[in-house]
Amino acid sequence: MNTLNLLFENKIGAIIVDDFLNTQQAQSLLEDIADQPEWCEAKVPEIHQHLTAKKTNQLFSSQYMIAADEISEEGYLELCKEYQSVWLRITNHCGFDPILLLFEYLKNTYHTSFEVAGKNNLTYSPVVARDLSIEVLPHADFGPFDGKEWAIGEVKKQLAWNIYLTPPGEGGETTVYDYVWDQSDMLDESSYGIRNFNQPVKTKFSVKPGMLVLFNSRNFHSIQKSTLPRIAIGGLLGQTEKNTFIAWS
Ligand SMILES: O=C(O)CCC(=O)C(=O)O
Repeated sequence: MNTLNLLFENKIGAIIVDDFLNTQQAQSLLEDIADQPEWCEAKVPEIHQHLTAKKTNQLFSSQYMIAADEISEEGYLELCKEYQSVWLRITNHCGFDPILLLFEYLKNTYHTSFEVAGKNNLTYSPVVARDLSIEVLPHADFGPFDGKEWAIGEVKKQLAWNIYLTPPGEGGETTVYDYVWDQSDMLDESSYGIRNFNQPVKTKFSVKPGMLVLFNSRNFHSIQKSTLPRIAIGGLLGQTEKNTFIAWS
């Protein structure tokens, strides 16, 4: 079983590639993202608002934010057309597409081909860019929970990936707990993250520019507040009931 399979099976903590992007690639991607008018204060749905002492920037809304705002999958797919044209503007300007690099890396290293999730010939956005310098409380990301009737509802195993673009200063460590979200788990319906979460730690990592990290996002995970912007691009990867591999964010 290769390392990616082990991560999907939740048998290891994380896959870390230190210099997935070189310094120049990370810097030009960061500049191009920050140049977009769409890189703006995140529209945080009400149930996530307690997470943020201050508002931070985000490019594109995540699927779970859209679903929390009670926008349909069809509505989200329409929004994704705009997201895709912004992403094309960015990648044309910086001269490479980190999503294609990621897919190539996963294919070459783990012989696993990912396709962007979609419906009716329209596709989700495989990526968001975020500044997560705020404290992010323990939460799990799992398609059947975030989008039960959506294309991602058929996922059975799930990973998160992030490529970090800035040094976050003090703090900014990610903790992945040895505790998976389960259908039978009681979650606080009025809140996305959980305070006073007391579970064993599976792995912890600090982040730096150019670094790619994948972890099993069905495990609860949290981020410590940082003193500097902690900007990353990221998304989710799922293995479906039909044994296909899909990407979304
Ligand atoms: O930025 C990180 O290290 C993790 C972000 C996160 O919570 C996620 O990818 O679900």
